[in-house]
Amino acid sequence: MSKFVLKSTVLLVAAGIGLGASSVWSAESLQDVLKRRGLSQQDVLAAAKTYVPTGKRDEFVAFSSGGQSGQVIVYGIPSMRILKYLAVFTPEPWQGYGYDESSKDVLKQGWIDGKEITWGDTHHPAISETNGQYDGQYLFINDKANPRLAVIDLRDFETKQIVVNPIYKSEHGGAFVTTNTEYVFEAAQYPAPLENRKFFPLEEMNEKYRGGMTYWKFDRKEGRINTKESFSVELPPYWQDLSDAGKGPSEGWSFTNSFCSERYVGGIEKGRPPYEAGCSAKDTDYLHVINWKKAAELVKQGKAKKVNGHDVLMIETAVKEGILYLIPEPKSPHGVDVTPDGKFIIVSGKLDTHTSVYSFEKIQAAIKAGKFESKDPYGIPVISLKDAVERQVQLGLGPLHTQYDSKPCIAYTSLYVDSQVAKWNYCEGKVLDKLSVHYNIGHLMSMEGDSAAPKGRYLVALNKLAIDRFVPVGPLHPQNHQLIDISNDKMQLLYDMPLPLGEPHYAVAIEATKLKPGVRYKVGTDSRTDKPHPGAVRAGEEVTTKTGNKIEVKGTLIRSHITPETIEAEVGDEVTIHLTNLERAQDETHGFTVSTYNVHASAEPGKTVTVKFKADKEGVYPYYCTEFCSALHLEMMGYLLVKPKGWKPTKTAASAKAAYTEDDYKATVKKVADTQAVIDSVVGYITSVNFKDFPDVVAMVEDATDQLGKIPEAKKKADEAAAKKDWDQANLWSEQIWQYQVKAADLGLRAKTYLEQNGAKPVK
Ligand code: CUK
Ligand code: CUA
Repeated sequence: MSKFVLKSTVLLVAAGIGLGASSVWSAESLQDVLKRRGLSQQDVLAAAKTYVPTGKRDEFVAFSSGGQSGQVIVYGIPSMRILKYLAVFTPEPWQGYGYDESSKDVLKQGWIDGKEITWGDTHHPAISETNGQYDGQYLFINDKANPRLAVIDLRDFETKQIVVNPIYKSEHGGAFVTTNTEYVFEAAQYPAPLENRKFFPLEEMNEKYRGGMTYWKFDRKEGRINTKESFSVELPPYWQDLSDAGKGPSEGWSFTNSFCSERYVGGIEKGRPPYEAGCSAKDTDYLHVINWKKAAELVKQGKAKKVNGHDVLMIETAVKEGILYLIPEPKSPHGVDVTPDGKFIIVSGKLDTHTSVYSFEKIQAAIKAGKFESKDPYGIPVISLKDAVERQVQLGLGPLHTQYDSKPCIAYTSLYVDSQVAKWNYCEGKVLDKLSVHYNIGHLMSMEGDSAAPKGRYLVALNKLAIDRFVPVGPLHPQNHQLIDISNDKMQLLYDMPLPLGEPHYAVAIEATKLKPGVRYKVGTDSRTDKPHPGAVRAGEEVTTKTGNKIEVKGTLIRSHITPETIEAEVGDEVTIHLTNLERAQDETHGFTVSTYNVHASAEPGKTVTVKFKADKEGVYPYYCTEFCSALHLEMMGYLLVKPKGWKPTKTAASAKAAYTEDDYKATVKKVADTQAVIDSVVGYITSVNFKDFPDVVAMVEDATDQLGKIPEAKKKADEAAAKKDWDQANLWSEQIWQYQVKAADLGLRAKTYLEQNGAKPVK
């Protein structure tokens, strides 16, 4: 006995120690954690500045170029959590982009000369502006490799349009928008003959090769670019680069730099010095200053020439009408960034340690006075650097791009060679602070930092190299976006974010509250056209038709079934399946695929999608929902039956042996009754509060009512079967009643949670 007591005591003590130890762990202090993880006070301060607690949201949303992925990366600031990849120039399976019919149509707009192009080299995203401030409605991004531009609607974060530049063979200085997004513009990069499919030898570079500036007219009401009202200004083959739009006093003008005004023709294999030497021989290149407002009027007056069916204002006309000027800029310039007040244009030369601040007022004075230092070989008046520049400031090696702070006169410029960010005052020409980044920074981004009203707070360094910053993952390293706190005098590096997608060039960040995307579509919407989808049907209207060898299915998706559940075809039939997601509950997306036919669609609540394929192989192909949408998601499936031509059934389907008993049926009936009690209590709560004041809840209640509305029909079938003692049918129809209940209960519970969290008040 005593032995037994002793043993128990030992066990208890041991358990006590165990408990004690674990309670020490759970009460680990901040100091303990610092010590255990080897963190400094500075690290913890940085962590506190970036950490967004679970359930809380970021202050800013960044849209980063996805580089060679042809996509856009969306992430939150300051948490640096990636929120989404937007499918733009490249097929993206999750979103069905390039795997359903309407998104294929969008990608097809980007085909060039009938050739399918499935990637893009995205560089510069731009958010639409109203009065020079980000309005959060649209996003634009360019493709440098295949000169194209895309329009993304920020109501649903989907790509709606791709336009192909009609005259360039490559482009770079886009996308940039005018103050009220009248135009989205892009400059050429590598010169080429403007006329399509025309060859001229490189020796004719000066005469036959051209650059240019394209102004795409944006129709805000339609949310699309109007290609007919778009135009370009022909420019010399100076290798145009980045651009920016004027604002405030410089509104109506645009600025574009260039980096090979030598018009050098390389050919190292022919014994000529390479491009890199020839294109940086001169000390200066040219900043192009264009009056786009007047250019647009000239085009309206018919002063443009049609090139490849597109309006182009030729250099001669532009010079004659006084809308095009050049100013020297040192040396191998890259970034050009208009200050928030629109008074200055800041240009950095990759091979110059200075950054030049041009004065718009001085430029205008020179133009008015007709004071030019020369004309370039194409007759374009050249304003002298001295007459246009306000000041030049020595910032460091390899200055590239500039962004602005909410504080007046404060700018941040990336120093590529130095791997640093320089904070400086462009009104006083003083360097204020420098911060090392890792490594070789390209662009940088402050919050709304290229708009008329920058928000300050944070800066992101978009570094070209990561080298040793992350756990190695092979020779191809992740990109490194570094978050920097700029709210104090000294910049503080807060966080390294590895970006595992493409080489992003530029990014823009907007206040999160300015974005107001929807959570559902109006039922039956084609999201790529924003119009009612012709293949949409409502519940109960599902239909399959066959005309000749064409099968068209108009079906629906709702937890947890696809209607129809069988599609029958003959080998060689063309099958078109339209599916409408009838859900209105937030985040209840269904996906759809058919085994081996390489189709996939993502149907968010309300959306109608279409997949199309030729049923060219005899066989049995399951189709199913690809999003885990409910407890019975796996059962959300059906069969595509592709029969050989002329196939006839040889025997009627054998009815399965009875699988259920009367007891099974009774158990199901009881389960249904119990579930009804749960539903009644939820309904009791919802109707006891002012749920009608919450549109989201009203939609959920309607959807739940829809589900419950299907019960009488199923009940009738169950009762009829039970009367005939057909326990199989009776039980299965009762199970179906339970399915309707489960869905209604799920919606009801979500509605209840929503009401509780959003301060619903009791009604009398
Ligand atoms: S570019 Cu890449 S670092 Cu295309 Cu704006 Cu300067
Ligand atoms: Cu719908 Cu899974």
